[in-house]
Amino acid sequence: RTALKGSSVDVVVVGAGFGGLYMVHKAREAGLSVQGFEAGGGVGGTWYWNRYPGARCDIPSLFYSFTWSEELAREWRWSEKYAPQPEILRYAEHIADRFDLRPAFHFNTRVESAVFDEATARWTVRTDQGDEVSARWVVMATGCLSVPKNPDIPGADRFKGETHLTGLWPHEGVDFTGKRVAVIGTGSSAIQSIPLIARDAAQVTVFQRTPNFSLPALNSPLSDAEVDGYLEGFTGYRDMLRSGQSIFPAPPPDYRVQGEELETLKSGLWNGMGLMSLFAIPNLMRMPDLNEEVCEHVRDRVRQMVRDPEVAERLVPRGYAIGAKRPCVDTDYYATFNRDNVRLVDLRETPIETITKMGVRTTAGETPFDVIVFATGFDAMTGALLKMDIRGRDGRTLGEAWAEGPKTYLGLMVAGFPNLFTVTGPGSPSVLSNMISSIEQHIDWIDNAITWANGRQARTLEADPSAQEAWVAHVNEAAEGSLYLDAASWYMGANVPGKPRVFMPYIGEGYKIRIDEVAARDYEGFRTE
Ligand code: NA7
Repeated sequence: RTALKGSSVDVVVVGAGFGGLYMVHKAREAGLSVQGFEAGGGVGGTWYWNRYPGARCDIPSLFYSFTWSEELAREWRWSEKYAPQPEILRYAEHIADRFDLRPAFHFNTRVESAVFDEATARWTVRTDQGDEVSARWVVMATGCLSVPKNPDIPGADRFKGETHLTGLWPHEGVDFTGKRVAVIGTGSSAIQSIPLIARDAAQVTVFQRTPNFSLPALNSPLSDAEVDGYLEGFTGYRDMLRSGQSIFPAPPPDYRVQGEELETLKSGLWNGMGLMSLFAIPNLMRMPDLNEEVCEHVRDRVRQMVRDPEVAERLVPRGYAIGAKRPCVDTDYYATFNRDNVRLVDLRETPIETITKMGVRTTAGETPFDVIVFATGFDAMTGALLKMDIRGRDGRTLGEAWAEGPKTYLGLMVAGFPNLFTVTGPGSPSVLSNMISSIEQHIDWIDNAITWANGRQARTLEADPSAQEAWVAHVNEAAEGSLYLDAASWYMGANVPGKPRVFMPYIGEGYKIRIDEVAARDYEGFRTE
């Protein structure tokens, strides 16, 4: 295609994941001209890239669904309780086709920079395909877990065999048959893929630095009755999902669940509702002794599932609260360690020294491999935003503005960067919420904000620095005293060397109410010009 030069639109949307797709739909409904850019060859965002075996959502599919179109909800039929990646990708593709969203995007096109011009109050957006587009508004729907982290392991480029990152998986798949495979990492991507890799491979060696808590998915086909039940209650579910980040009412801060009630909640962890059952335990992330009791309960289950007691002890997470690192939902993860062809290497005992031409060398020696899978995670929440050269007022870059960690107002806008929105940005519930509902919430809010500002003939809408300061303080205050601060997690930026350690998601109550109130009060805390 020929590069866009000198074209001018109302809105540029970056990313064709769920956020970008819905934003294009809303912008067009509002009569705005819109240009989308997407680095991938198709729609779907995270579900376009993460094609590793076993990739699936970890909250039930029926809730991992948009609610803004009842027809869409009624047309689409999820096949499983936890939908696999190909099906979620098809859902994104269906939305793109059903609402004719593809023509708004240029694919295989990565946005490299967005520069604000104060004189015209417009953004110039440039891409790696030579496009240069002027836009009044820019919506960064760039994802929270979209930039794979550099594995940071010496020698990674020396290995002569195949290497794959879970977050950039080849479209044609990977044939593990008969191969010796190393998997580095034990986060969700590893825990989902290891059982399937182990089925085909000759040998699998799992290199574990930090054991993770994982709960069984008990995945199953969705019955017609379940789907019908969801559709019958659609309006109620929609209201519930839209109302806020938490489906559980906040318990009184000193409420300590115990006795039979606690036993019931603990046994609920094994009912296949995974994270939903875990976070249904009141004050789990506020009461260390309660959290430890739940940890010990889960550890005992791991000990029961893994035959070799030494391997079991290595798989048992210790030293941080359950929930403080994103817990996983798995199918047969622990049982996989009972297979003869699966070995666990505990990197706390024998750290990796280097990757070699032939394989991986730890302090215990070298092991040869045919394939190395890096399941080493993402530069979360800020990675995709900071990868672009974003310049706001006075030529200040976003990197400069966020040198001490990300600062936003409501997770939606950044002071000094007028007319630029961050979908599920740091300082919003984001990765600690149902992503689809949070995306929907944000896009609706952004769409209304643009309509409101345009209605007032405002050239700019911008977060007020003092409102931003107050919000950042509030986000920190909400996290204070919570056990989330207990682990070196990617919620804190702790997985990326040199990244400022700031707890990024907002975990306070009533976020949706708050952003709606701000809007109702004529965008309190925002300035217009
Ligand atoms: P995660 O959850 O960040 O997991 C990455 C894993 O890789 C984790 O176990 C890390 O150990 C490990 N890791 C990272 N770098 C290294 C090095 N250098 N050496 C050894 N081990 C390493 O990413 P996922 O892709 O699994 O999941 C991301 C989210 O996607 C998931 O939570 C869902 O929300 C969806 P560490 O814990 O840092 O010691």
